[in-house]
Amino acid sequence: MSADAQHPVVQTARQGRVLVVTIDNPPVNALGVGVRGGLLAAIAQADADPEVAAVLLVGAGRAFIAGADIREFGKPPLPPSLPEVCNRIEACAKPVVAALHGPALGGGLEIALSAHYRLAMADARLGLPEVQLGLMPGSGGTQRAPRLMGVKPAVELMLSGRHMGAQEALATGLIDRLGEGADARAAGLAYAEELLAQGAGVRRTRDAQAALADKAASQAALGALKAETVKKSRGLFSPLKVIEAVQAGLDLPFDAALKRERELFLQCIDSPQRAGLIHAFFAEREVAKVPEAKAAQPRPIASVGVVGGGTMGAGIAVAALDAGLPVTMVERDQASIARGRANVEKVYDGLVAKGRLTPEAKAAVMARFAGSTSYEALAGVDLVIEAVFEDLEVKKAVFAELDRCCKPGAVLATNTSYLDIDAIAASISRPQDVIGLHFFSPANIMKLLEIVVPAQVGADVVATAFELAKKLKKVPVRAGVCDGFIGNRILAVYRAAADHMMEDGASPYEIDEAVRAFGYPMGPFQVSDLAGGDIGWATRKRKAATRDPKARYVQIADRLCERGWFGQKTGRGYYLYPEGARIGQPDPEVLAIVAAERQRAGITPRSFSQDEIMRRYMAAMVNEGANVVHEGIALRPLDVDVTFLYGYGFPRHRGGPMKYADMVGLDRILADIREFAKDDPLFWQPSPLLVDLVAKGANFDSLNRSE
Ligand code: 3H9
Repeated sequence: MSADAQHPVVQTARQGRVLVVTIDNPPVNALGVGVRGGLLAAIAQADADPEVAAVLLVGAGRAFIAGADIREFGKPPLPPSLPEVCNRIEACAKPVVAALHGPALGGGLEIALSAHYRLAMADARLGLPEVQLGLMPGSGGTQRAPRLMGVKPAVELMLSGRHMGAQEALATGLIDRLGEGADARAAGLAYAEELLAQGAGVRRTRDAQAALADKAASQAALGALKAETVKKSRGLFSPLKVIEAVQAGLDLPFDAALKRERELFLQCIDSPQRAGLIHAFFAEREVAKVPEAKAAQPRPIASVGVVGGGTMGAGIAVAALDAGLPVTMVERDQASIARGRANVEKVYDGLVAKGRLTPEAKAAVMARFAGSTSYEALAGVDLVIEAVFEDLEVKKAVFAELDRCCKPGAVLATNTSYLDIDAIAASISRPQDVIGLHFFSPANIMKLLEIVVPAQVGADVVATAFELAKKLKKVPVRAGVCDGFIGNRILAVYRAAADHMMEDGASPYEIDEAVRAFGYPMGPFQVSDLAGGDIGWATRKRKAATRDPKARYVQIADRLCERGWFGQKTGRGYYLYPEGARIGQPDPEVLAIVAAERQRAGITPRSFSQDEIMRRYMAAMVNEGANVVHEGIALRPLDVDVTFLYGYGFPRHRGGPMKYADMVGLDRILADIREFAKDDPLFWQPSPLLVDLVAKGANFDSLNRSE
């Protein structure tokens, strides 16, 4: 990403009186050190050359500039800094025009705000999304955006991180005009020539007054936004720093406010939240880079079949319909197919009721949906997803039908949560076409898709599954075959750790509270009430025969299930839900059951601090995460991170469990595990990978780099 003589990342060329400065740093023209140096040199060149009357800034390729090069954060900064570059552009003695197309985000927009005139093409997307990376605009954005748009719209843009289209940017004052045609360079040149013809001079954003003229109104708007942010930002560090920087802009002269912005920006850079969020950004892009997707071409997917019209099948059908695909659903009889169709329609009816979909648009979507009671209806589809009852024999019977009816080359997927996909594949004549697609409920909403790769599957089938995920706007994670794959396998272990703590003395309410304080939207016992306690109960019964008799087994959940307390749907579980309430109340009867179980197990309860609860919870999660990587079930630690960020509510600003472990220090996690093992050595067995990394002084991230 650095400049070289053959292909400088910033190129200058004179076009008449205009010096065209092109940023050419694929893929998205991020502002790496080479680009920053190149921009400084280009402005110096413009100022020095008497033939140059104006400057045009444009981006080559698909973006103006996507922002600072976020790969540089966390490393020692290299001069020149971006604020220096922005200030130099603004100080240029000749008019500078920025012509924006594609993404003009973060530092990219800040460059544009430092130019004297701005034009945006119809495809431009403008934004200051730094908060999504645990940052804030740090090159004058918090000062220049309010000067052009006013405090409220500018702060809202920064806090939401959203991208704004060209029309809206024009209306809010962020840009001066829309560019015609499809060529930003040509439109920018025409604008620059027009400005020169008019005798327009430099016009610095730092001097813009109008949008902030009513000081009292700006102050009031900022006060209201601050109050809202305190309430909504839930432990996030950088949103309030945005407010502070904008406040400095109202209180201080421009240069002093810029200095304050820089200080606040550096605080954000140093925060662990920045490290966690930037890890999440890259991890969610890396997950799709799997060997099979590199080695093979995906098969074309123009139509989808779904077997089963229950909650899961219907959710999958909706996800496929939303992606514009035609869907054929197969069920065993007319009543079931009617129920499946109703489950699908219910989703769209909800959108119509909320005014987010017109009845005509709903009809157009449903026209792509067909139901049938015959597997023959799937003869022509490119991919089938089976979502029937979780029972190996039932699934094998479905696959026998698919084997009989589907065309050669059709991808045959099973949406199982834990069944042995190798066994399903081996039961038919074309195991190379069989793959696991583990959706999370509700399947049309939840982003995670575990792509489970059985032994005999073709690489092109795996590549097809990743392509399908892209079409469905899911975040795909490649998983190997084992009980629970990546997510549910790790969940089972830290859930057990939570149960152990409950039996040892922490109440389920204390545990939930600690987990929420860590940043999760819900604690494990709330989740179990939401999902339905009967599901876990069935799993426990299934595993009872193979459970190690020496392993600790907490029976509290069974006591609740025996009473029919399955959670929200039955009005009580760990919590009470009077009259269908969605937020539960602590239940003294549950506490009495817990106390009785402690007594039965001969345990004298002790107290747990929030810190100890989280240390045990996270140590269990990280240790099993390490096992999953060690066994090759997950390709890399980042695949575990993405699974938990997108499927299990793990707080994004902590980057995922493995990134969290790296930040805490693997030696500390291992020391905790060894400490806990003193009481229960069978449960707390350190993962060989964790032991090995600690011995080497390495971290999980060292395993994330792809070849
Ligand atoms: C900032 O600007 C701070 C300043 O205020 C102050 C500084 C002092 N850097 O997403 P894609 C890579 S903070 C480095 O797949 P799309 C990305 O990893 C920044 N690399 O494409 C991927 O690499 P690979 C504020 C970056 O079309 C490739 O580009 N800006 C950066 O779906 C393609 O990306 C932001 O937060 C970067 N800034 O989406 C914008 N951006 O091919 C962050 C992308 O190896 N970026 N890459 O996997 C985005 O939102 C999207 O990437 C974008 C394109 C919308 C631009």
